[in-house]
Amino acid sequence: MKKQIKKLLIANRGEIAVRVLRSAKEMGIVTVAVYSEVDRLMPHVRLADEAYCIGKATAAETYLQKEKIIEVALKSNSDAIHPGYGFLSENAEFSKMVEDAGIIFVGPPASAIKSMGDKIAARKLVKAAGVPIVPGTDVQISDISEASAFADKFTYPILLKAAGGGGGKGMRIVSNVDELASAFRSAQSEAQSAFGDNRVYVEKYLENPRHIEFQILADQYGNAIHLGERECSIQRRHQKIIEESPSVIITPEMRKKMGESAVKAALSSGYVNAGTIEFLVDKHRNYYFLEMNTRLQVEHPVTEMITGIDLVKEQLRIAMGQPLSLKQEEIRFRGHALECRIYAEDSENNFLPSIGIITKLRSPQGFGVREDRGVDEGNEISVYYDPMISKLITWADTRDEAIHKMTRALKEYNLAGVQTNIQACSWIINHPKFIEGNFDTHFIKEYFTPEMLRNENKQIPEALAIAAAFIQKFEKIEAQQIAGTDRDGSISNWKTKRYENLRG
Ligand code: MV4
Repeated sequence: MKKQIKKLLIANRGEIAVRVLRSAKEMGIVTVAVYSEVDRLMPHVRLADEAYCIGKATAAETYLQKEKIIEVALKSNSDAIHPGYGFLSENAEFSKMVEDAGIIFVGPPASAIKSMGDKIAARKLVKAAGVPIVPGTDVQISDISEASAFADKFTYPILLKAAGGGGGKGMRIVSNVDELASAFRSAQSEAQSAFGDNRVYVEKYLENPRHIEFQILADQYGNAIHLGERECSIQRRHQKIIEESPSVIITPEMRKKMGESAVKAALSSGYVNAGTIEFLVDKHRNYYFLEMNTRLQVEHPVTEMITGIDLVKEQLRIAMGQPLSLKQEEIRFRGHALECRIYAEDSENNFLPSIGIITKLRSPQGFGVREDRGVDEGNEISVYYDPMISKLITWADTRDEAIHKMTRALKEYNLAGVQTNIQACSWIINHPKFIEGNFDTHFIKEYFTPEMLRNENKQIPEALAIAAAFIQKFEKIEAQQIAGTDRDGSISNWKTKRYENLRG
């Protein structure tokens, strides 16, 4: 079905809302923002052609308001809604409601969101398509005896997983039979409260995997291609920090094989639009389907940098019913891209979010440096939303150059008002294990301690503080020498000549 998108509503905020509206504008599409009262001064509101306030502050009363957002789309005459990531992006009901209202949902059909959202259903579809999956039970378990029978066959440790959703919620590692009963109960109750679905199934636990995902694009006519992998192993509590493409462990042969698996996995659900197939890769470089993310992902820019393909534009073209314009053989990978997610957080203090107003913000620039950011100087990092400030992406011919460029770019940030993980990022990408490419999903837990940053930081602020104290002292003396004073002896700004005059 071919239908032009002339006007697009972006049902999101922050950097991804800005990212999406930029590509839409370049395609001649009029853009509509929605926003919460606390977000009224944010870039996505200012940069959109039109903007509508949809509520006060919390996600529940704003960016998760399905009816309100659809109402704004209809009122503003928007032809389509782009959900970004998070919020309503993987909500099958929302996708259906949008389509039922006669509006294009820039994303997959509700049926694909639904079947990939159910991890048991996804495993079944993907396995039937001939894609390797982690050994596990094909159905939910109703009793711990089923889990223990599985463990007898595949050995401990095993992993209890929620069928209703990913992201590590409702997940329990079980090392022996004694732990099973309580792990099963807590997995069930956590799954119930996180997803409203207490179904739990079992997988063999892979101990030191790397997390490697493939970007795919599928059109409405059953054509699909992959755009290579992203290495996403550097994460902390399921929050990714550093992503890159290509991965140091993926050979061209593996890329071809895994890419073909990713395409098969996507098509098994009748997938359309941009999506991501996550794999775990073990130390023998066996790969296993983990889950599918049925949205545009945070880390999509690293794929854009090495393929030269604007993923948002592709999403919009697919949504308009255009067939894929590129064949698999036409996809070329060039150079190396690295992304750091810059968070407002206190890396030295258990990574606690650091809220407040950004009082100063100057971003890195230069050849091969890209910054995707949705907050400006003067904006507030609040308790209401994710504390990500920006994504810094570097692109260069080689991985080493991309690391050097990133190190330089991170140093160029001049940001005040909140604490950030900028130094932590620099520490990670310059760690010998990272440089070697020898890491897995446990990297942060294994190597990162707050003391490392503290020790690195110490010398610099102390020297700076001493220098600053001297400057202040001398400026005061100088000022007193040249100043007129008030009757009480204090320096008067009225009677003091301007510095530049005195020095010039
Ligand atoms: C696993 C696993 C090991 N073995 N499954 C974490 C989030 C959820 N989507 C799936 N996850 C995992 N599933 C088996 N059978 C290890 C993880 C995992 C992980 C995966 C990807 C990236 C980071 C991770 C951190 C901890 C655990």
